[in-house]
Amino acid sequence: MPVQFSSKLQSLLIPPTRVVVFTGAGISAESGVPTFRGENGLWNEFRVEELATPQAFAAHPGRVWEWYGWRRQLIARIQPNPAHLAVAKFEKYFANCCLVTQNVDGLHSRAGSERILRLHGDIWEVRCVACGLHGTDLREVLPSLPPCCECGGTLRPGVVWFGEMLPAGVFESAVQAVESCGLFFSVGTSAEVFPAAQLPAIARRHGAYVVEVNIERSAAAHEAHEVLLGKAGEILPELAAHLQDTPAGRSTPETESR
Ligand code: BJW
Ligand code: ZN
Repeated sequence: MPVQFSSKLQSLLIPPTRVVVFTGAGISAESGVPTFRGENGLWNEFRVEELATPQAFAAHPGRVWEWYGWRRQLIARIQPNPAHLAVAKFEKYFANCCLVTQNVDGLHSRAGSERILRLHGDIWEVRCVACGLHGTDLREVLPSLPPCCECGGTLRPGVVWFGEMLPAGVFESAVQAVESCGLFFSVGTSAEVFPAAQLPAIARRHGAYVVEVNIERSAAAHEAHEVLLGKAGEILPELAAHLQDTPAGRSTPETESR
């Protein structure tokens, strides 16, 4: 059955609306990437404190690398889904559109999105714990990792673990985009992890129309003006199809507005 969008939402789906799309693991679920929480979530099967904290890596780097290697292998085999493609289409359509993702899987890039703020890093990157050197390591299997080529330090996955700061400036850039947008989508996130989970509230407080897309109401659903219950891979393509029918086309920088 087609999803019903409010007339308010339809009226905003036209440039020069400034749009922020905020995504979580649920947008990749239909591609086959496991979410973290909920039924079949990673944290049901694995203990977060043994795998996704700096303390876990310090104590058992091999175990942590093995787990990330397993996840990389899984992600390498799967494809972006219609929800990722719809988000990429938003970026092409709205001159002012910012994608803020908590996901580390790289599927948004593979779907064609270019302006991406990655709050929790990238599973395809490595970082030196000693000197901070960043590198992209596209190998799927990492049986043993060489030491950092700059300083000989230990390399770690380029993701953000619990208790760690988000990459410098990235959350601040996200907040800036959110504070000035007119339409904010929160897609496939439980909104349980901070500071990312604050974004829907920030959007609402600054006057954006907030739309949640999720198979169930998230912890931030009360911040949404509209909750579209259903799969991101079904709802977002319907929204994107609506863009095609809209005659206004892209905005020019001069006509940009909130
Ligand atoms: C679908 C669908 C479909 C399914 N269609 N929908 C304030 C209060 C309390 C605690 C804190 C606080 N501030 C900070 C904290 C501590 C902590 C935190 O938030 N803890 C909470 C658990 C309470 N935060 C941090 O530590 C953060 N750092 C920080 O705050 O730095 C400052 C600081 C430093 C030192 C001390 C204190 C503060 C860092 C957080 C890093 C999170 N890292 C992870 C792992 C990344 C690497 C990896 O992938 O291995 O990020 S955890 C995991 O959760 C991952 C995700 O990005 C993140 C969010 O999960 P997400 O995306 O929402 O997924 P799920 O699974 O939760 O939800 C999926 C959703 O999809 C569900 O709603 C489904 O219904 C839906 N869905 N299928 C649409 N087809
Ligand atoms: Zn180094």
